[in-house]
Amino acid sequence: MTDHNCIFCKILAGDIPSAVVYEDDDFKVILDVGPAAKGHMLILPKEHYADIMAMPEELVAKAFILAKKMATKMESVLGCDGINVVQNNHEAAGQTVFHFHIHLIPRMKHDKVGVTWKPG
Ligand code: DGP
Repeated sequence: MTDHNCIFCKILAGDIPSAVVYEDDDFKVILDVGPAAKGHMLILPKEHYADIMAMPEELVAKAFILAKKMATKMESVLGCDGINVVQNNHEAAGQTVFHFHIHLIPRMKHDKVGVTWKPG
C-alpha cells in the first residue's frame, strides 16, 4: 500500500529522485539527503508502514537481515571503523518521516558526527 502524502512513498514510486544503492522485491536502499556522514543510507520497505509497530514481523525481520548485509558491505567498501544502525519511532524518538526506515551511518574513529536522533 502507498500513502500519497508520504515522501518516501513518492521516492519509491520514482516521483522524487533518489540515489539508489540496492533494491529487491521488498526494499529499496537509498542515500540520505542530509547525511550525518558520507555514505549514510536508509533502508525503506516498498510498502508503507508508519513505524516498526505497524509493520508485519516477517518484514521487520527481513529489514534487519538486510541491515546486517548492507552493514557488512558498507564496512568492506567504505572501510569505515564502525556503523550506527538506527531506527526511530514516533516524534518523541526523533522520527521525522513517518514511513519505517533503518539508518545505516558509517563512522570513523574520532569523527565528529553528532547524534541527530533522540534516544527515546
Ligand atoms: P528520521 O528522522 O529517522 O525520520 O529520518 C528521516 C531521514 O530521511 C532524515 O535523515 C532525512 C531523510 N530524508 C528526508 N527527506 C528525504 C528525501 O527527500 N530524500 C532522501 N534521500 N532522504 C530524505
